[in-house]
Amino acid sequence: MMFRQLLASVLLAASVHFEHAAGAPYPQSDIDSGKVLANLSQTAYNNAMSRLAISTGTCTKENVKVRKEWRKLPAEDRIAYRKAVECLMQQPPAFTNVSGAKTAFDDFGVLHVAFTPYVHASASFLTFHRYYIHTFEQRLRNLCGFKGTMPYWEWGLDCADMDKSPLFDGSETSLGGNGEKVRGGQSPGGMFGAKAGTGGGCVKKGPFSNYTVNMGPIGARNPLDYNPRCLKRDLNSDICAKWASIRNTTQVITDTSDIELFQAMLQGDPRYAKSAVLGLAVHGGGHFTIGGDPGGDFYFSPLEPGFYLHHGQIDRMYFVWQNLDWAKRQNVAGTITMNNQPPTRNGTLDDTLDFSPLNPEKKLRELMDTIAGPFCYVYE
Ligand SMILES: *[C@@H]1O[C@H](CO)[C@@H](O)[C@H](O)[C@H]1NC(C)=O
Ligand SMILES: *[C@@H]1O[C@H](CO)[C@@H](O)[C@H](O)[C@H]1NC(C)=O
Ligand SMILES: *[C@@H]1O[C@H](CO)[C@@H](O)[C@H](O)[C@H]1NC(C)=O
Ligand SMILES: *[C@@H]1O[C@H](CO)[C@@H](O)[C@H](O)[C@H]1NC(C)=O
Ligand SMILES: *[C@@H]1O[C@H](CO)[C@@H](O)[C@H](O)[C@H]1NC(C)=O
Ligand SMILES: [Cu+2]
Repeated sequence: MMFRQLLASVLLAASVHFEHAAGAPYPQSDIDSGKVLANLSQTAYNNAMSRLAISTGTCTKENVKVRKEWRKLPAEDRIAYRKAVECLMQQPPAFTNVSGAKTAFDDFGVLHVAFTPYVHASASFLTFHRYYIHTFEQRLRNLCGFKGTMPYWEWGLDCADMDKSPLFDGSETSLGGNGEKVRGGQSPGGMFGAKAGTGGGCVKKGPFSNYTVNMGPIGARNPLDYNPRCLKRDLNSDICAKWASIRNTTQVITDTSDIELFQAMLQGDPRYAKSAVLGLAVHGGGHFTIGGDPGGDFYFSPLEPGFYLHHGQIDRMYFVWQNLDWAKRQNVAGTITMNNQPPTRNGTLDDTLDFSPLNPEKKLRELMDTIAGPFCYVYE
């Protein structure tokens, strides 16, 4: 099922539940300029570093990795990251039983497809994607000698002109350009009243223009079969501006005090009054700002190299939100199926995510803190 069909069915299935959260007393201009987000981000960083200073674990102030926004990295670090991803696309897969998985990069498509119905709009959305991005970074290190730190992409900085985004401007320090312009691209903008994207065709400029997408789409008869094709993108500034702006991002963090509403607002969950009005919300907004194939495919989107920086930003929002009130923000909410379809029990911190053969099984409890358990990083 394509993401747009999924969203449509999810929107129809809405049963509304009211929730109150205190609005934050910040001037609108400080929110829109990014001043508030920068302040919250700095506060969360400081709080995490203070916790680290008194922690007795193996993650310390000396060895903690600092994840940075893409454009804050020196050019050579951006190129090193991109080359490590290209290298992963040359390594053999760990899933040797999946005919379409030809590379260690494709493994991430297989893993995501298997987990999709249980780790979106469910109790493990944030922990799954946290462990998943970490696993990706680990594979870059272990298989490709990557020495840097996983970057993230703050969408809101690029909403004014996505074609100029340092992530997608087609330069050597980007992850390649937009797709070639075709009529009627693949973004679902129209469905939510956004303009069409500016690409839609194959990426012909810059890094990853020679990358072959090996599996999918999810609508194929056997989606995990080998189906080589070009990478398509359909950059969409309007989707970014309407759903993934700095204001949209800040609002999710300032307007939510419990995990249930925080994750609902991130995903535009139709089951809550406060999140149902957010449409695509930042999660869908970031995905469809890239769009295309496989970027716009809910199941196979990790085969788009930009996926990991998009979800890096989601994880960064989770990090900021958690560290603004750490004592109260180490729990989960929601059930173990997407939008509780079919209906299932509530998830718990003792539920597990089995990433074999890529990484060991972990309890959600072990994935709560970015400076403990398998992790040792903070966001700047
Ligand atoms: C964030 O803003 C508040 C209120 O203006 C201020 O007291 C605090 O020092 C700021 N924190 C940082 C880390 O800049
Ligand atoms: C491939 O093997 C994994 C175990 O490593 C298993 O969970 C999965 O179901 C298998 N996939 C297919 C398509 O056979
Ligand atoms: C893509 O492949 C062609 C043919 O092998 C080569 O000339 C070109 O430089 C490659 N482009 C990139 C961005 O790697
Ligand atoms: C997102 O923020 C923009 C301003 O940056 C605003 O116009 C838009 O209504 C917001 N979207 C949602 C869904 O709140
Ligand atoms: C599941 O959690 C919700 C709150 O998030 C609660 O209202 C509900 O009673 C719980 N269900 C069960 C079966 O414990
Ligand atoms: Cu996902």
